[in-house]
Amino acid sequence: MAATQRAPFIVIEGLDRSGKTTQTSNLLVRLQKDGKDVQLIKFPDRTTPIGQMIDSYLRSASELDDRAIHLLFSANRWELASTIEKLLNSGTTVICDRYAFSGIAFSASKVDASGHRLLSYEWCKSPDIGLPKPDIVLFLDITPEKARERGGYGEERYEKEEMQRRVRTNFEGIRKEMMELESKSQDHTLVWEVIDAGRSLEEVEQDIWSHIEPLYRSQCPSLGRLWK
Ligand code: 2DT
Repeated sequence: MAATQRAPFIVIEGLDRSGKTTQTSNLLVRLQKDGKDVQLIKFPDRTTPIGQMIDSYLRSASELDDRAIHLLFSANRWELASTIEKLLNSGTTVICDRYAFSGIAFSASKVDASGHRLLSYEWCKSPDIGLPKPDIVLFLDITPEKARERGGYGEERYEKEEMQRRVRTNFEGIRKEMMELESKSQDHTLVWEVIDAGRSLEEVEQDIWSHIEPLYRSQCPSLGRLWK
């Protein structure tokens, strides 16, 4: 009997108002229609005890030290890391709606009253070192102007224009660093695509599909570890 092939690990990251939730569920349906075994995992996973603490913090129902909440977001990923690995190795595609990159981009966007960064990039990255490494990151990008056109931001803690601007800049920094690391490593295993999410739903969906479909044409390498 042929060994089960490792399935692709897809991460979708995006800014508020980028249509991330809709695009993620449309991708899930499309892959299912295509006959793929696929599971969607959303981070933060607000259903676990750690996730409930995160949820309460995001809704401003509780206060937490900036470092403590950052570590909870990371712990929330680690509590699902072995599940992700098992699913992938048993041939089930995993789509993560947000992952470690959101962890860095948001926490490193926090500033004090004089605009100084509260947590360094390196500090934010360190608890996620060693997590399962995705094959592809699709970053759904939208300008603050376009987000405003779409009705502005929501009610949760990070949904403010200044914060979203810094988050966008941080995502670009993370992309650059990831691409530098990939070009230095022997195995170029991570692809990072910036998707212009300011277009119509159909155009964005088609663009996403054009990057996902090719993942199934070749064999996935054995699962890597983030920043290792
Ligand atoms: P949603 O709006 O997608 O539910 O995200 N966040 C997320 C972090 O600050 N750190 C993380 O590690 C993750 C995964 C982004 C809820 C908010 O939580 C932020 C927006």
